[in-house]
Amino acid sequence: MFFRQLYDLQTGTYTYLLADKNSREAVLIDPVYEQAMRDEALLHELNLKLLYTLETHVHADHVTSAWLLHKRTGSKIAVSVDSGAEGMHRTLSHGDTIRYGNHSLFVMATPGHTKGCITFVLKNKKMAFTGDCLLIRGCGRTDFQGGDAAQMYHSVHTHIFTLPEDYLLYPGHDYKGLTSTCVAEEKFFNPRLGGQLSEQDFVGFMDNLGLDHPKKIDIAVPANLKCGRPNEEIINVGQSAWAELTLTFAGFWEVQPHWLIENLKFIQILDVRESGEFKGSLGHIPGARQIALGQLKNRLSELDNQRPIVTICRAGGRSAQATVILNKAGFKKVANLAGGMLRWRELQYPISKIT
Ligand SMILES: N[C@@H](CCC(=O)N[C@@H](CS)C(=O)NCC(=O)O)C(=O)O
Ligand SMILES: [Fe+2]
Repeated sequence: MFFRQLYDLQTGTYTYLLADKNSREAVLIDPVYEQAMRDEALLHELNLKLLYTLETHVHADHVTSAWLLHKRTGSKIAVSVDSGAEGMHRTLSHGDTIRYGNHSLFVMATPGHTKGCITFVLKNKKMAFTGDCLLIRGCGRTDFQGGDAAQMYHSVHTHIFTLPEDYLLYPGHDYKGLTSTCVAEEKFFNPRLGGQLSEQDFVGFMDNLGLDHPKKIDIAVPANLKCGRPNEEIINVGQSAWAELTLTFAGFWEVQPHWLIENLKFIQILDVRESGEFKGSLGHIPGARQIALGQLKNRLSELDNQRPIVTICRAGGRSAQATVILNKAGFKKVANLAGGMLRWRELQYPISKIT
């Protein structure tokens, strides 16, 4: 099995990628709208087919990318039957299973944070994804969206604390940098729900949390009730007009050599190798301007900030860093050439050589 825990720094949200190594089928739990390009890049790089996006609940603090990923990858949207959401392809109820390759996620209804909260259990790997029901040494708030502290106490004690004690638990959020826990740890050490704490203790605790509402609640809840579908249909989401761009999981925009060769005349080619390399045996792309990476910050005025720039180096590493420098300096249309001069030469595309 393939497993990745992904994080959205803005909202402290975890997204989980689970995939079957043989069939390449994958699911994403709780994907975040702003991270759709990142998640798509990862799926692409790992050659995975996204079958489903799965929501643990209707989120109040961020918008899901379920709709966006459906549009871009054809993935299906699955949401709890009790969520109140519309526009999904599949509703999930207690006892359902979601299959990807040889693996099955088992659905447990764990209401309390919201009315429609669910937990996904991956029995063969002893893992559970608890959304905002049980957090690490904490739990989700219960003061809106049909939240109910007594119900949450019941959900945790009946469904999560009864899982085998060595099951690893992965929450929907963490605001302190913790990543996972296990059933035994939370049973003993959860300061709200563990040890000898009773339902009455818990309800008293939750009634006095006094948290501010999430900053994005007025945008997030209506959007998530439509599975993240925006009001205006977005055409060509994430595609830029100036090039066939792809975003790598590392966060760099790239163009492929075959695109560059067809568009050479529109593009400024910036070669960030040292001048000895530029003049060396690998040669360089005809018309390229050479500014070594270490000098780039001081020589930005030599570049035209109206024309798109493609950066290049030997293998594509230094030139990726050059795109960061250019973006920071306000250049908008910038991309790295995937694979650098090495790939360009492999493809036997034209070069110039200075002797
Ligand atoms: N400050 C955050 C608040 C986020 C928040 O309220 N998160 C919910 C989960 S959707 C929660 O249950 N938080 C529990 C806590 O903060 O103790 C924001 O504005 O987004
Ligand atoms: Fe939540």
